Amino acid sequence: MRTLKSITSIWVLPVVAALSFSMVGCQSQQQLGSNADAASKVYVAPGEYDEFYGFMSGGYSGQLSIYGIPSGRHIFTIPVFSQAPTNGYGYSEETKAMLETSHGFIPWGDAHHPELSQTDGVPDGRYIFINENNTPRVAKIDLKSFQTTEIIEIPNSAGNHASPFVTQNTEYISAGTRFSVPVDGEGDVAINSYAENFDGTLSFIKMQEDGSMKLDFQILVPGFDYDLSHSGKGPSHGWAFFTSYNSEEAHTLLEINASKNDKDFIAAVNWQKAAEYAAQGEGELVDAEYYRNYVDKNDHIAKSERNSQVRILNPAELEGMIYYLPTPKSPHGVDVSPDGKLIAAGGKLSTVIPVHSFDKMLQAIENEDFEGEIDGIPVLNYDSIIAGEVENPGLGPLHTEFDGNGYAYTTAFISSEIVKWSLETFEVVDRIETYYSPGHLMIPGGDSRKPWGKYLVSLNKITKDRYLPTGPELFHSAQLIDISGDKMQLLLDFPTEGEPHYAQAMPSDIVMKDQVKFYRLEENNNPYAAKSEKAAKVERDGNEVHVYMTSIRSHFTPDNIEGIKVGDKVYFHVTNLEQDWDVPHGFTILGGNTAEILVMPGETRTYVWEPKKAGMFPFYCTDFCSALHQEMQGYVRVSPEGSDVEIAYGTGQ
Ligand code: K7E
Ligand code: CUA
Repeated sequence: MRTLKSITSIWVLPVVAALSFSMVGCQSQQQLGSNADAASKVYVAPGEYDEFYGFMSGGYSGQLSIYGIPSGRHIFTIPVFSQAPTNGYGYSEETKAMLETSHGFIPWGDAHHPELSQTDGVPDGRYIFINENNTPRVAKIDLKSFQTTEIIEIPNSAGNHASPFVTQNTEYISAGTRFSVPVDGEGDVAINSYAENFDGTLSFIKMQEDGSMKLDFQILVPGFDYDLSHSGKGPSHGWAFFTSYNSEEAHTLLEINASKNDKDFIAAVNWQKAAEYAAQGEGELVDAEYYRNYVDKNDHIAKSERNSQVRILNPAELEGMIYYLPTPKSPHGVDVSPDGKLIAAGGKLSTVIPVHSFDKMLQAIENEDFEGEIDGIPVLNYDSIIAGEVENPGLGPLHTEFDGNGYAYTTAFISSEIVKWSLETFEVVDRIETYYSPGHLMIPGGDSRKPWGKYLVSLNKITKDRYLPTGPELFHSAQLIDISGDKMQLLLDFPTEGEPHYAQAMPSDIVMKDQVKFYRLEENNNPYAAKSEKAAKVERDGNEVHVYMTSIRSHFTPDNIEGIKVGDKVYFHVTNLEQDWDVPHGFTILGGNTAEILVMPGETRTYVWEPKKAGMFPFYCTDFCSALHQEMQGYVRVSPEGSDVEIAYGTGQ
């Protein structure tokens, strides 16, 4: 086995991806030999915790899933951009506002990139951000409660894809538009007026001192498609890098028309300079409608704030803010090495991985070593800024992460593999097959200054034969790879929800120490809270009926209600009186058109119900909370419109 392995690796190194398929046989045999070893590496004994929290995007589910690493166990799902049947997020009156936008209420989004907040370039466990691609938004999730607490919309953008990557101390969060669009007013123009009327924007959201997000400024850029970004760190702190494709500025049949130029660009943005310009009132305030939704800390009720203006900075008028780095060819990912000195691009159609040098970039800027200018943006000379090109990186390189030990790992979508290469020599030193077609990959801390390394998770696009067949739809698949040795070793496959475009991970102890276990009842400032059973009541106000209800193991107060009529709008404000960890109560009623709300201990959540016919309507707790959970039930009597049955209610009479 040993000899076979070393012979194989000698061969694998220089062999092009197409040939490596014939190696599968050998590789599987090697894997068989190390199965027991692999199993012990991912085994987390019952009752024990995983070493890392993994946060995976749900893609078109609009949510964010938590996985244990190395076990691959799915631990939790946080609803972000989509209504959640699991806990009523986006259904309850207290959370609906989170999904408001300038396009109205959007109950389902497309999430791509989770990104942990950082302090000094290291994930700090305070927040995780995630972008919505379709209706451009950025969300902030509080990692004390694992709840989405703020969502800000991005105007003058469509396809918020280059987002939400944070700067070294989470000063700013990036948001670059994938689609260029008519900016500043009229969208009602001919599509073939693209060249005159369409522009891109690179947006910077500022984290304010109170932890809230503010859209500070947008930089106006040529009508390319902006794809991904990452911020500088260490020596390159103060800069952010955005890939672009479609420098051809095509507006139709992009697969051909946007694949003509040999090089597109990475936009290097000096955001500190731009922030200074913005603070000095430079640029222009333009009309733009966008929402910011946030959970009010006082009453835990989501509120929407409508904004009407945004500051736009134009590089043609403001110098030194942005430069273009020519980059082959239709680059997708852009990733900055832990020491902040190298900028690697994943050129989808490129035969090499181009790696730019930050130092050389600064030098070229100083020397005005430009090969041209586009709309006021200097284009640097490729040969002057390139640090190296990684040869034979596999076909279709997309994304890169780092292990903190001098190596980078890049996914190759077409040849279905991950290649490991040296940040010193730019030579490929190892490669491993993935099953199949990886998009992003993730190493704990792998886009930060101090990667924890150890594991790599490949986020694969195609699952095919990896699990039991489930009809035409298959969940996506992740693969856990051990990167602690010289050779990568495949440890585990696990299915993922939705499409996990990107992921982040950090050691569990950073997140665990600060967890909210329940909300204090005395701090519940919901105006409809009933903080004791004595305070429970039912009040009619015209056609509206407000039920101030409490829940505690194992009854509701009130649990018998009469006097409701067809045509009423009934608000069940359910306060969970429990003051203990892990005791939510649920609520639902026959014919209610949302399945339920789930109410955390100490919180109040509101369920709206409009009975359509007279009759008897049982309600119950939907979360198995105690031995007498099945007894946790009640009745609402509904009378016809105009009936003179009076409101009456109680428990235990
Ligand atoms: Cu490559 Cu949206 Cu980051 Cu998917 S994206 S892979
Ligand atoms: Cu409360 Cu079941």
